[in-house]
Amino acid sequence: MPDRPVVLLLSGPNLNLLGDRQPEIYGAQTLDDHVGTATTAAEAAGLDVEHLQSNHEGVLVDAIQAARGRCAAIVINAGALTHYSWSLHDALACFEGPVVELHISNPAEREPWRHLSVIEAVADATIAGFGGDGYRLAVERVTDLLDDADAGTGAP
Ligand code: CA2
Repeated sequence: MPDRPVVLLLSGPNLNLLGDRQPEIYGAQTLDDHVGTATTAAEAAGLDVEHLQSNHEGVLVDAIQAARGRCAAIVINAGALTHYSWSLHDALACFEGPVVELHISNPAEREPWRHLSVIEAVADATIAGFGGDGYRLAVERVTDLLDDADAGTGAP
C-alpha cells in the first residue's frame, strides 16, 4: 500500500458525456469537474484520488481487481451498470476496503428499472441525488469509514 492512501474513483458508461447532454438531470458540470471536487476533498483528508472512466464493464472489473491490496477505498458511480452488472457486484465483494456507491441523480426517483442497484449490497454507503456535491460527500464518507477501520485496528 502506498504511503498516502489511494481512493479509486470509478466512473461507468456514458459519464464521459457529463456537461454535454441532459444537464437537466445531471447538471452542467463535466466529469473532470467532479474528479476535481473529489480530489480536493481527498487532499483535505490526506488521501490521493485515482480516477478511471470506462464504457466497458470488464475494464472496470479489472480495475477493481487491481485495486486489491493497493487502494484504501473505492468510490464508484457505475452508471447504468449499477442496475444489472453482477460482475461488478462480485468484483466489489472481493475488495477488502470501504466501497461507496455514488450517483449524481437519485435513481430511486426515476424510472422503475433504475430502482434496483445490484452493487448496493456490497457497498458500505450510498450517496445519491446530491448532484456534483455527491463527489465531496462520497470522499468524506470514505474518510469516516477509513477512520472507523483504523480505530478498530488501533492504527494511528
Ligand atoms: O445519477 C447517476 O449518477 C447515474 O449513475 C447516472 C447513470 C444512470 O444510468 C444511473 O441510473 C444513475 C447514467 C450516466 C450517463 O450519463 C450521461 C451524461 C450525460 C448525457 C447522457 C448520459
